Amino acid sequence: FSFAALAQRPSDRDLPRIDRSGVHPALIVEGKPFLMLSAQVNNSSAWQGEMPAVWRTLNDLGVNTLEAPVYWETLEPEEGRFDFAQIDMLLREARAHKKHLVLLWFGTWKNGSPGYAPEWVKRDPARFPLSLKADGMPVFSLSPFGTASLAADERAFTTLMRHLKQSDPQHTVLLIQVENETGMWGSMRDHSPAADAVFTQTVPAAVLQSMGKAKTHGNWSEIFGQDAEEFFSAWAIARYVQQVAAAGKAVYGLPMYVNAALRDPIHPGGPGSFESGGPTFDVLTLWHAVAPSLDGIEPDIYLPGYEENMAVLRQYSADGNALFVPEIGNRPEYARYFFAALGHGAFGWSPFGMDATGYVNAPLGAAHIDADALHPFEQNYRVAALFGGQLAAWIREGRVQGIAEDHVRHTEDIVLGNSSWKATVSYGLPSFWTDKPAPGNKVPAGEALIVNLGPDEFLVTGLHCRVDFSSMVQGKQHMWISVEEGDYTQGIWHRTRLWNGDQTDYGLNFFDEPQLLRVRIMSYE
Ligand code: N0T
Repeated sequence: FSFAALAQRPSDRDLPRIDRSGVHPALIVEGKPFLMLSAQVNNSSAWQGEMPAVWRTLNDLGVNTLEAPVYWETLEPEEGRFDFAQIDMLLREARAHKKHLVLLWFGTWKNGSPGYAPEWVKRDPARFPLSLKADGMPVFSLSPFGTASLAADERAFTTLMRHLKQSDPQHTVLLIQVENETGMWGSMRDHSPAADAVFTQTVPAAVLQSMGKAKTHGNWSEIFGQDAEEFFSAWAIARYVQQVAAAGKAVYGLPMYVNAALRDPIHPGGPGSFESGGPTFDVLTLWHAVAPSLDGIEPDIYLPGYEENMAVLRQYSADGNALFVPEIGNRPEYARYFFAALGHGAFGWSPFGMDATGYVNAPLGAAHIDADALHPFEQNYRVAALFGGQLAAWIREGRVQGIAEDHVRHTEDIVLGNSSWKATVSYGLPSFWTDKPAPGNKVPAGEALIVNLGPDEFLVTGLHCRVDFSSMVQGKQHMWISVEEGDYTQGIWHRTRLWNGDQTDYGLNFFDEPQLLRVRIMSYE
């Protein structure tokens, strides 16, 4: 026995963490940047009896991480009596399948509602009050001013974290999602007497400062005008979540994040069109300021359009937020946003509703979870696997650019980071010569990923697209020096063949085959 050994218990050493020393924040697992190739199961799938149907899908997809909910009602069926069977089941199952876990705390808020609160919470509205609408009618959302609700959630969550600290020295669990899509539908804010009393008070100075508000004194309406109710809700809910997260971290310091039900990023709708008080793009600064214990605020993407997706990735990677995508729809047209997320620095990606339990969340997601539906998502992770674990480090270093098919313009020019080259990515072209403009793919499935290895050296991969290079120096043309296809194993590039002739004369054409190219190029005039 030695004290040194005690201090080095695996649970204290090498905790998964977010590292901010690079161009993009990275998730560090066992000392190295880690890219979570993940999938989330349906809400009611994290039960022992459903796990065979879960693994059937996840193993096909080629994930390294499973996102699964932990239910408050199941963890604490009677007040103060905790049952860890569901969590232990998830740990056991994940380890048996050699996967990591992201656990989702379905507590006070699940899509804004307390559906997962235990019966003893639901049946005691005097102690655990619901929010009220302006007309005094309750909404199915716990009041963020309910002090007993906060204390109860905090106790359950810290109990969960204590249990994980004891039962997971090998860090099967990488990350914790605190609540699920916080906020409220059906009212812009809580109108309970407790809430009303605070709404007319002055906005806390710390909030004003963090938001760079010129006005330094005023109540919520005076400072935020017609957005007052939304900002008030965001503040009240972020403050509640901060206390839950901070208490949990004090017990066991895993990285923690919240997920957002998005507000339309380009044409934000008015009251009622989005979940008020959740971490929508317009209140991200406030959320970051009020909830510093969160390591990230992450988008749940159910907007299929190209422009919307690019806007969401920009908004949620801005200001140093550690981006990952904890949910994205599982319809085929969402698969093509994987590389674009990585290019924005994402340390993980996770289509939602990926299991063969029979439930599907169409029309949000695919109508059937079958081989066809899984295929484009599977190809994404196959391509990622060709990098042999190195992609996460290159993402952190800002070397990765990702391009998704723009289903309106069908072609896009990308300036390649610190180089004199640009790439033109086009969709729907044949792989031989053509003088026609790119028509786009029938189902927009195109995407490309380029890693900048040096001034004239790149890794290039893609699905359903053509990638051409051209010099940005006026009058200069280019020639390939070498286009090698291959993959990385433990950091070593392994070449399987050279591409030349038809395979390079009309650009680098990618279809449905996972192929990684290492390209050296030069210009001449
Ligand atoms: C998601 C999922 C699950 C455009 C939906 C999305 C998951 C939750 N919520 O299947 O419930 O637990 O985080 C809400 C999307 C609202 C879209 C509104 C119409």
